[in-house]
Amino acid sequence: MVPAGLPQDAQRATPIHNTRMALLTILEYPDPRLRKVAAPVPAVTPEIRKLIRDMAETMYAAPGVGLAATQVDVHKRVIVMDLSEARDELRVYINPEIRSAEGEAECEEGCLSVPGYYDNVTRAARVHVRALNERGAAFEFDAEGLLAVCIQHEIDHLSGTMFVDHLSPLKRARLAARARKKQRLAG
Ligand code: K1U
Ligand code: ZN
Repeated sequence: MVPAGLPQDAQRATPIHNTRMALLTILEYPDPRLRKVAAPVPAVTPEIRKLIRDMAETMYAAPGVGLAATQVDVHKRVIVMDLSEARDELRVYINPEIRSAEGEAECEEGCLSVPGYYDNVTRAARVHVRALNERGAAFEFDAEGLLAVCIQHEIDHLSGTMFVDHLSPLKRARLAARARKKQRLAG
């Protein structure tokens, strides 16, 4: 609430393009906050658009090809991705839903929340996805290849699932031991 008596300009909400972007902290496995289930976004507000900008800046800086809000400890169903070589094709998915999936494909995956670890994961080869864009408009698309892998990986994050959950119990045990050692060394 802006106090009465201020000039007209001071009472106007700050437009999103005038706000500074911020680098957000990416949570690391096995942080329990990565296991929270994200809530649907009821409306694309200026606060959500600011989150999208901050998530995009964080993803580009990491660098990564995708980022789910869960990874920056915001438990709302928002994903950003950029699979382009030039890093100039930002994709935004709000409330994404996989409507259908078919086939199986194995692909090597990484995760900004599990730095330095890559492994093969088997997922659906093709998915049909529905989502809202940053203006709140619904759109649908078919995905295969890296787009299909990445959107499934990011939607998993919104449900509290990580790519390591798709690995064998032995690999997960080794990874958990590695994470505990890293935590001990960090103090
Ligand atoms: O969700 C995340 O943690 C981001 C993750 C997305 C992803 C990559 C590969 C397969 C499935 C999902 C990453 O971006 S890991 C980093 C990465 O793949 C990369 C980094 C720099 C340039 C190119 C790729
Ligand atoms: Zn990830």
